[in-house]
Amino acid sequence: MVRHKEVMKMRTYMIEKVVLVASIFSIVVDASRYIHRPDGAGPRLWSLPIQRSFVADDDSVIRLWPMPSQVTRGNSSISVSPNLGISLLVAGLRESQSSAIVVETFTRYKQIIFRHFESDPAKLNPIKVSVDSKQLYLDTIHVNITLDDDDLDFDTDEEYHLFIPSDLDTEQAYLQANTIYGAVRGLETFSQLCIFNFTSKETEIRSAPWDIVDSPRFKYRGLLLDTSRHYQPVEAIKQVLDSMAYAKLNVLHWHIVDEESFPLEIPSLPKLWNGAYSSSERYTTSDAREIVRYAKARGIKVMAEIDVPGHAESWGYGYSDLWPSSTCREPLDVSKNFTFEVINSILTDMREIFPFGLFHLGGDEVNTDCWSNTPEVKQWLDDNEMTAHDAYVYFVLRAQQLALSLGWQPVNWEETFNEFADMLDPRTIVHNWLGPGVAPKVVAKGFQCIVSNQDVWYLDHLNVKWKSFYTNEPLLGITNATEQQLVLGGEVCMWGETVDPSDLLQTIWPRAAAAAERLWSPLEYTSRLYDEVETRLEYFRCLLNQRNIAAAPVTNTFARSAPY
Ligand code: CP6
Repeated sequence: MVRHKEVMKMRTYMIEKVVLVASIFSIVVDASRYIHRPDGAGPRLWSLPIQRSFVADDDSVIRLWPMPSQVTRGNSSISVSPNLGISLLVAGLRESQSSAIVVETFTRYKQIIFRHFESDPAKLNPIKVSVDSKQLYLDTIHVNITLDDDDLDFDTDEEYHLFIPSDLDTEQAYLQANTIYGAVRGLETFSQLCIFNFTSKETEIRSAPWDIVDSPRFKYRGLLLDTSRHYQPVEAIKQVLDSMAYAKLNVLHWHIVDEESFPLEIPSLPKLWNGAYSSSERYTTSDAREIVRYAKARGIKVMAEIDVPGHAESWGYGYSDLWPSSTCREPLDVSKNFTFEVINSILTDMREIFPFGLFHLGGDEVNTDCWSNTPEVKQWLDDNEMTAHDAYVYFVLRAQQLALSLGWQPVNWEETFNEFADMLDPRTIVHNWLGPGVAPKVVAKGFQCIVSNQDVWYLDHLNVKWKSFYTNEPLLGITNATEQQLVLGGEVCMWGETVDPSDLLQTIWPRAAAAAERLWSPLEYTSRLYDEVETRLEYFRCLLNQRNIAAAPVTNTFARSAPY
């Protein structure tokens, strides 16, 4: 009897197990958006298998990220022809100097939209004549751009208007933008609406007609990438740029060098990259140009940083005169003219590579004790009747003048403002990081500001959840409209201590996307946290995976209500 009972218990247990395993299996099958681990890794970069689409029937959620300013949609489904073509007019011209970027972008998105068709879309998915033979396919996207100009700078307009019809008598969708970069944003939105239906083997746009009018809330939507603490191969940086474009981020803040390594080639000072980790962990000037070109093709500006005078120890591996002494290696030696000659040479060489109008000069975490404790530097301070703090001010201002004379607007970390706001050049853009509260003070003094509050927008803080990224409001505490204008936007920061290509993308994503929507979408939308937002972010995370970006899960699926 006892034994029988035990056997029964065992059988029940086994049945429960089987049911449990089966249900887990069905969860995995049904909700494949939660699968995030790559099948296999390439030698340097992760590569993801193509995933099935998400549950294709859920049309309650608009599958766009970031949410456009104005969206109306209907309830028809249309099919998209794998032979989709572009009809392009730039300033009324069929051929123009700046059409190449749009055509390139269209081709890229076409590959993304039809990625399920392996090599030859036309061969693998011949256009089916539908059963009722009335079905038509969207086969042209008509793109009309006002300005024939491929300049990409601070004020470049990114507005677009996308119309996708529901009755395909015309078989055309329309995309109107002021600039080619607006069209680049609009094509991203278009691509997010194209969903592959694994049953019909067709690419569909659901909920047509779509009428979308969209432009960003902030013009500066950045991501800092630190390539000094770990070298990030050019291919990895390109993946970051690809994924930034998917989230409509538009500035790569390239924190190229720091105390640990100096990976960039500076032709006029060839020993500087002696400070690289190895001869293969370097960027040639042509690598850097290629990154700038690749970014531009995606409407992304590259803001370079050299962080002076602190965070610069690695400069001295090639030129040890830059160190105050062998035991005190940073901040850079303020007492030597050579230091400023080096900065000027670096900036002059970099000016040839980085056309964006802003240049970041760092200025954070300067330990001036190093200067006071080095006899030669202390002597120089005394001779010039300066305190070590005066020398910090002198250093930052002299570096600013070098950047300004090359035509750059300087950006500095907030310590420079906190410690000597009244001395800063009025053109300085102050980059917040030390927590909330400084932006209102910065704009009250008439300076422009970029927000990167470390409590919530530092991606290296692995414990900070997406909702904290999402709810950080750059204009918090700033009510005056003129002052609000001085907040250019914000930036999430991927400091490099714990990231290399093995974990870079899943550390950035999906949390950076939360900030990206805060910076793009209207405040009325982002200031309320709907459940819908989390579901939509899960779609976007899955979209990143489908595009070979190894974004991590949005949240612990089994504990959705976890505090953030
Ligand atoms: N490197 C540089 C860093 C940081 C900063 N500057 C940093 C400081 C504190 C945290 C994270 C990063 N690693 N050059 C500050 C702007 Cl918590």
